[in-house]
Amino acid sequence: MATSKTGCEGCTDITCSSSKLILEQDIAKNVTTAYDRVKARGMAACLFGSQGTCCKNCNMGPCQIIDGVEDMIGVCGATADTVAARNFARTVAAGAASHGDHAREMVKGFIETAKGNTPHEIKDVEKLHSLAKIFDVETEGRDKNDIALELGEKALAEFGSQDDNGLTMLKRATPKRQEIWKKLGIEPRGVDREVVEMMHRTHMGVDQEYKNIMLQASRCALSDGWGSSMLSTELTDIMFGTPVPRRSIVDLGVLKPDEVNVTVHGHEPLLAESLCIAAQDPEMLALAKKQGAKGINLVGVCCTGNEILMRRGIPVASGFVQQEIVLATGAVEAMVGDVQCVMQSVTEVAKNFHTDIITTNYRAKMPGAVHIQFEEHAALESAKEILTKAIMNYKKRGKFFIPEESKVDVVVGFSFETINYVLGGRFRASFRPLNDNIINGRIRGVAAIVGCDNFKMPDDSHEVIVRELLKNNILVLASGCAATSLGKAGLVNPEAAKYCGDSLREVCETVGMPPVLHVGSCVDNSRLLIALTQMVLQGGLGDDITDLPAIGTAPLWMSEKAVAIGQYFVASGAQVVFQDLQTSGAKEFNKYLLGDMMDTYGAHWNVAKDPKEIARVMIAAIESKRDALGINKKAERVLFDMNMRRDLSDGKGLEDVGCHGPA
Ligand code: SF4
Ligand code: MSK
Repeated sequence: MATSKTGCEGCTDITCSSSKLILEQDIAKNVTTAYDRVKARGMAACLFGSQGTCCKNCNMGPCQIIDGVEDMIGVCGATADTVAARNFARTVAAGAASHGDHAREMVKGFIETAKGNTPHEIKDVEKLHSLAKIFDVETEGRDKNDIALELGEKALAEFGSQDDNGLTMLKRATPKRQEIWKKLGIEPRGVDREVVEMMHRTHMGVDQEYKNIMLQASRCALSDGWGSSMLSTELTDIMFGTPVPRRSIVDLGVLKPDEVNVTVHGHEPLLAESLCIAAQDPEMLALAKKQGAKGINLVGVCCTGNEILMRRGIPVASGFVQQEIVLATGAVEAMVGDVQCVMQSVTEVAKNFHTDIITTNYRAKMPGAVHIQFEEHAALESAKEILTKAIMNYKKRGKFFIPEESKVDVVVGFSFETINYVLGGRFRASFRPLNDNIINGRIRGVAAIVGCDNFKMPDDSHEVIVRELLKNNILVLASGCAATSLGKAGLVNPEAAKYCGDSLREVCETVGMPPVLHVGSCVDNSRLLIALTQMVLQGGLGDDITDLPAIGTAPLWMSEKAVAIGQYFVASGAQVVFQDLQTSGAKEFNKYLLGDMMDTYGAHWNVAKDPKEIARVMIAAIESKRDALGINKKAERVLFDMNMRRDLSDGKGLEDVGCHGPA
């Protein structure tokens, strides 16, 4: 860990063995990565900016505000608390906008699929019917595409909605939570509208009361979690199939020496799903063979990777921080990006090799990249054009190095429906066994570990946190790049049960599930809202998310989306812990975020600087909720008898990791 002169920390020591191995190779000697840039700058972050009190919302500034120093307020008089709250709220708005725009594309793709204009189809009819019911769409006697079309149009209307009735899926929340939102007047009205209002209210001279700013930040975040992200996850599941448990592999060894390697990077699965279909096309395979390759190897990077990992078992090469290192293998014919989290530096790394960086979305172009616009009306044609470009690069491949040993088995696919099924069994899928195991203390609680990876803490931070949680019998649900990192650490497979405390290990071994359940990409964190709500509705653990022995963390958050996610969890009653927040320069506002917010939302943010401290905060929060629920009596240790095993799994473990449970 390097500490800069200004005190900002940055982690420049690569602990990931596959990354180290590649960067030691001769072929990578001219490659510069983000690790080098952090080292060269001597810091990971600007100290003043990190505190959140730099304002450039008007041209009387930019103003540097120093809390408590009389002359160091804004020219307009804005205080540190106002400025930090505005900056924080704008971060939430940017994150919500990113999820919103992603979700809009998915809804439009869903509508086109229902019309028969894409190579995809409506796959999960059961889920289509259950979502149709929530949206008051008649299903009786109707063709699945008719239902999907009406559902898609109603979903699209949620983006531009101007009425004040609240988004449709808010009614999936607990009655108590709905009441809290109503009382506070923060039920989101339209996905786009909440972002617009947030930007307006943080314009110079509008909302200058930090608690009031945070009410709109909460409404905006909720329009993401219970609006756009939830819509995206649900419609994507209906269209491409709700994830079920499947085996796959992660890490850089998933690249193949004798095939055309194409990495899909970004977030929107419409393109990646089309590439999956095109990669099996005989015409494409014949072209690859003609160029001397044995086949076409699609692998994932970041969350597009998680989308196709969850639904198709396609391997994931890397999360966010390793994206440049994937290219430094010299074995990638093309990196295909859609939107979000693609570092501009990948084009520079690619210049050392034969690799093309291909951008595919008009919103996301880069100097040095080749742009091939993905057209959803001609999805297969676009996908084939992209693959052809990659295939024609194969012969140009020079020296390369693939760390073939670096691949780790994972079992993924834990959608809400799968968790329900796995825990409750085929005939009475429910969260009852989970609640019972929490109440009897075999499982102390549930932790969500989500979000990005970053250069501010060591590469193995997710692993360190999760090992502590597992030892303390806390079940972990993971998403996004955090899940990839845990997969690489060998924690996302049933064998990892051996790292748990005795009672969690018994539960995992009985059911045959990993102690870290991979729930999907970062947009899929909405699955966690549904899972937490379901735990409440099952009974025995209070009457709102705020009562549950559950907590979330995005320890290595990087993206603005992570802040939007954190805020939608807090506004839904769930505690969250981050490694830092850009608010420490505003005393009152920071105190509000880190504590006083509890009175309004039943939850607040937490900050803990190192992985072990994060784990300690999470364990303490879970134990204090158990105390409050009165379930913290010391339970006698009970060995499982046959009835208990049946209760847990109906005799069906995950041994076969086949497709059972949800469609
Ligand atoms: Fe400075 Fe106020 Fe303008 Fe911000 S809004 S830049 S604090 S004058
Ligand atoms: S890709 S938002 S680095 S999770 Fe979703 Fe990973 Fe974070 Fe991007």
